[in-house]
Amino acid sequence: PFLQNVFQSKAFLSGKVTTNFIDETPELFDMISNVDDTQKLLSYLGEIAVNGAKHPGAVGPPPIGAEPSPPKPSKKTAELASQQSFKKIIDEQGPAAFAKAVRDHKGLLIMDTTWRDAHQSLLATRVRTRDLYQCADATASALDGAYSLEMWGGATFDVSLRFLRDCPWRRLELLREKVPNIPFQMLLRGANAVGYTSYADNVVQEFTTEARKSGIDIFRVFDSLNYVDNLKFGIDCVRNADGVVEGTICYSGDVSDPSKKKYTLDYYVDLTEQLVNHGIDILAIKDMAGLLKPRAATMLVSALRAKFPALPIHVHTHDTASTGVASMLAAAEAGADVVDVCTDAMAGLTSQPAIGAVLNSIKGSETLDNPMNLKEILKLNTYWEQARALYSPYESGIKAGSADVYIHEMPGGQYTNLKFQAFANGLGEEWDNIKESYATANQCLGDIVKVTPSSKVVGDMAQFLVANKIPDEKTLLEQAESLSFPTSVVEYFQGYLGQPVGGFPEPLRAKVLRGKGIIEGRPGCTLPPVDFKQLRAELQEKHRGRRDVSHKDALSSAMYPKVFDEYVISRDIMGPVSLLPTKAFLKGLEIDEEIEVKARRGSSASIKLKAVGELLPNGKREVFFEVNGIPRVVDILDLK
Ligand code: 3PY
Ligand code: ZN
Repeated sequence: PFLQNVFQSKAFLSGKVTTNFIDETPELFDMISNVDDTQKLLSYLGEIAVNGAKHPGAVGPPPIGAEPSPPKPSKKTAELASQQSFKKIIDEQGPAAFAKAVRDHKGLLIMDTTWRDAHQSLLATRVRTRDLYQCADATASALDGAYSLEMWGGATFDVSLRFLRDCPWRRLELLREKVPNIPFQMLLRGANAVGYTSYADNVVQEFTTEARKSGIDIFRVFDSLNYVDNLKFGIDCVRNADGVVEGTICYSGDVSDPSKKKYTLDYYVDLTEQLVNHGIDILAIKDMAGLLKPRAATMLVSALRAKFPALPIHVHTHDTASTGVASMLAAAEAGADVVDVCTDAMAGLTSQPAIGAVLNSIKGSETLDNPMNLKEILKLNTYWEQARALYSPYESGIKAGSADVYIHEMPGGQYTNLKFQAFANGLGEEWDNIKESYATANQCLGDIVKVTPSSKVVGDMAQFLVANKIPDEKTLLEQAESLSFPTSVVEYFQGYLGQPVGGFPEPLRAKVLRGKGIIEGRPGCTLPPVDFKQLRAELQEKHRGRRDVSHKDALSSAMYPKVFDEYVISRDIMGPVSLLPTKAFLKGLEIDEEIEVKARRGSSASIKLKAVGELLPNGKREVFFEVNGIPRVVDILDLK
């Protein structure tokens, strides 16, 4: 099959095969290459049959339902590729022309977050490439006319490698082939790229360049402290990579509440001005926790629209308190050009507001109506209703929105995570404690912007306050010098994430640091560059026989060294698990259940579990399968 795939590849047939052929043709690895790979998949499924599945965080009910089937697209890829589109404008005329087209566009535009933030917020980012790929043709057709699809970045990079054993780069490339008409958007954590810490400047630059080459068009660049130097650096990286720059202000506080003095309208207008002066194509207002109430949305967008009439404004929110649709409509009425929504079945709660609710609400409006195909969008939603059932092990159990978010201000994904943990550990009392100490931790740290990675600092500090039975800031200050703070908190005070709005709170900073070194400016400036040639050679040496290490792999490793090594090793042991249907990947097979494991090109195999044998004297069990009707056996050590 490997050779078959080589002979069928476009690059090979065109005669343009270079030494980078393997690097640039990732679909070659998207197959069951040989008997060995099939054997590995049998061992993976046999292991689950004998010892049960081991997926961290999969504690909800087992997956339910059959394989979801995508609706038939009304337009085919070739037709979508040839028509006029925002994607074409970016490709042919560049970011500035795209920004102008967005601002000149009549009617409200939408970004769909189903492929990134929606499942990051509701399902712990666990949606696999296979389920995205299956609905990619249908999505390209149903969401034709959208401003963008958010489909990469944030936590998707880490989680695909760490838990799904899906290569994130391959996800991007595979989906890109299927969606020629809608720009792809990613969430870039500025100087933190797609990680949780600051990286050397050349890591962020190389990463951005490679992401752009692999198919990302629009980069939403934010900084977790709204630290302007970090923001400017991320913006420069995207500009150098020729991507569309969505410069981002993260929303905290409440501009509609005059008693809140730190994050005011003036603060946001001033921050935007700094970004505009530096050079951005689009402005994103990133309401990562869902704090932007409808009246606040009107006030904020109106103020920005008045000051920056030509600037396209794109608004993001979470529906945590159930105000999402109302806030997005208010933002649109006040002059926003684009708002974030997602498919109805993945909307609401800590996720984005529903596309159906927003598009139907503006129907008939002279200024906002959007002509997207509502019927086809509903059909795509049926796919997601089914697909979501496969991920029931990752459901958080949250059933309703809650206005408690206005008190603790946790971002969507973190809220789901912490609430889930609290309920797993006991009852609501624990959740009340966490919420309260999260709010206290935030005040102690200086009432900071809370979003990855600064939200992790606040979360760690909150758990630390609970563990040490510290009820308030006063007690913390009294005891601080004798306490051993979490690493993330110490590093925050050292300046590893950058500088928070209004500076670090004293005397707590001095009491935590006790003379430890501090970084004054942008942390990336002080970090030595990574030698990618050398890193790639080292990785190749380490993983010889397991994987041909590419430049993209070196980038994955530069951000997630341990996770990348584990990914390569487990991929080598488990085989191409990314090809398994999701239910089989998560829970294995029932006796006599048969699955079709299909590669995109070349080969395919049907696998049926027949029986699990008696415990043998050597502690193993034989697991019996049929592969394409032919009996096969694997021996699995019984660990129970
Ligand atoms: C992320 O950084 O992953 C976020 O979604 C921030 O909101
Ligand atoms: Zn978000």
